[in-house]
Amino acid sequence: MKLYSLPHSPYAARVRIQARIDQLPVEVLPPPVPLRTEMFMQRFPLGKVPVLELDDGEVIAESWAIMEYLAEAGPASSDLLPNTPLERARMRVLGRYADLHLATNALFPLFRVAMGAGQGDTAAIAESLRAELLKGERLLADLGSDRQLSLGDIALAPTILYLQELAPVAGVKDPLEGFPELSAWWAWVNSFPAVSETLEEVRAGYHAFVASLAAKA
Ligand SMILES: N[C@@H](CCC(=O)N[C@@H](CS)C(=O)NCC(=O)O)C(=O)O
Repeated sequence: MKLYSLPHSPYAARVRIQARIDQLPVEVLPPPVPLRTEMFMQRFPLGKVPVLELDDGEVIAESWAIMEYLAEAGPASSDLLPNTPLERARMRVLGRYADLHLATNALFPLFRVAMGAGQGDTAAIAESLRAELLKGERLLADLGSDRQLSLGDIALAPTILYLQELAPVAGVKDPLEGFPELSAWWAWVNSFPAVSETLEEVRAGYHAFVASLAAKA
């Protein structure tokens, strides 16, 4: 299988973490045709990475769909996919929290400021960041610490890394400060080498991406 990925993509990073943990036969490659071109759109209708291309040429887009596919279709059933319906629901809630709350209401506004797409109201963005992190703090407290790493944790981790990179543009030096549950969870997920190593790739990829934009400007 081929995973079309970019080093700085937090969405592709989820799948790369999973592939490392479950030792999946996934070759990580850059997109085979340039992003934002008609050729890319024709081959990959949603126009984004990650995309998983199966050995028979079938393609799957969207990180969450790819992760569930790999966990369900992998050679051995994955520990990243919990066994009970309740645990699976909780796993999905973490993923939805990352995408629909934290990214939508905090990460994307920070990213727009960082990319110079308008100054934005940084005080309001910092407030929104705090409110979204408080949701995560309470969510993790409810989940407790006696559980296995799941796809939900893997989905959330790259989002938190990006918040650490971007929150300073809104005057927040350490976004996890004052959130003990999130801080303990962050230390826990980073204790898995597959997670910490992949996150370091994302951090380096993001810095290279920013440097390439600065060089073009
Ligand atoms: N919901 C998608 C989001 C994927 C996404 O936004 N990917 C970005 C890279 S991080 C992308 O491919 N952007 C293409 C572009 O900006 O043209 C997922 O979970 O896979």
